[in-house]
Amino acid sequence: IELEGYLRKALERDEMVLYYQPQIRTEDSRMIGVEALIRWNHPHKGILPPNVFIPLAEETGMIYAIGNWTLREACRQMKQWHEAGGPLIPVSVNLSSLQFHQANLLEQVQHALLETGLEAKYLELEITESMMMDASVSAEILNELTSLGVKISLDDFGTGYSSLSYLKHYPIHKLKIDRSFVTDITENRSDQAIVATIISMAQHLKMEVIAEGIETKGQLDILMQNDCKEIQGYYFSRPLPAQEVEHHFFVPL
Ligand code: G
Ligand code: G
Ligand code: MN
Ligand code: NA
Repeated sequence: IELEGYLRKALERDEMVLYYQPQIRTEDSRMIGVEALIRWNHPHKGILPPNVFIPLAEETGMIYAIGNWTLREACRQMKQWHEAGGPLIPVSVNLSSLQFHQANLLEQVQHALLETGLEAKYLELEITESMMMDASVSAEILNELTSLGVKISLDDFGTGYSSLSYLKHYPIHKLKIDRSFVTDITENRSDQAIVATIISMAQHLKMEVIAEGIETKGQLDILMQNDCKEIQGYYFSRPLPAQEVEHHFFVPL
């Protein structure tokens, strides 16, 4: 209850922050994108991770305001980086299933892009497999978002109700291999087989693929042997405040 009261005030008090986790091209270790990950800078408890407050935000409907703020803030930050001579890379934003099914999602995305001046091709939206289950809603909204020029990534790929048929029918640009397949990949043959197969399938479907949760050189080596071209994980970087991304990942002019 207490948390809820504070959460209601969090946006107006400007307590939400986005951290950004670099996405890295294995070939040359360059940053080729960032994922925006929300944090709440709670007045007494300090920085709280999303699993502490996103479920509450969903139960109370606050997720709509928070999600809309996140979209706009991620676009604003990326546009500012572009204008400041930072790398011309996209930002990806996680959508809650409630947001994905809200009637005005398209308008909110359009508005965030217009308001910030970010080109649509620099915005990626992450949805999970389970969000696609409501087929009637999904196909239409995904097509509309894609016609704006926004890209769609399937987050946590391989852990949901994977119905491979929707990869054929829906405009999906990128698969994000869930980190549960990466954690034990150096010793687990099944994980190796699953990851190799997802990468190969993505290539055949002309989709991009990124592996998540890489923490060690050993994991990276196996992924590279399997022709994985993009990775995200603590091995390269944890999610960082915007200033630290600039500090560690922007090439000096
Ligand atoms: O940042 P962290 O690794 O703690 O994220 C934990 C979970 O919270 C992840 O599943 C991530 O997708 C989710 N998450 C992070 N930021 C956002 C956000 O802005 N909106 C929503 N809906 N989920 C988020
Ligand atoms: O569900 P989603 O993929 O959006 O969640 C991203 C989450 O994964 C964030 O909470 C982020 O902090 C976490 N994460 C990113 N890289 C790693 C990693 O290498 N190891 C672990 N354990 N978590 C990671
Ligand atoms: Mn994600
Ligand atoms: Na994920």
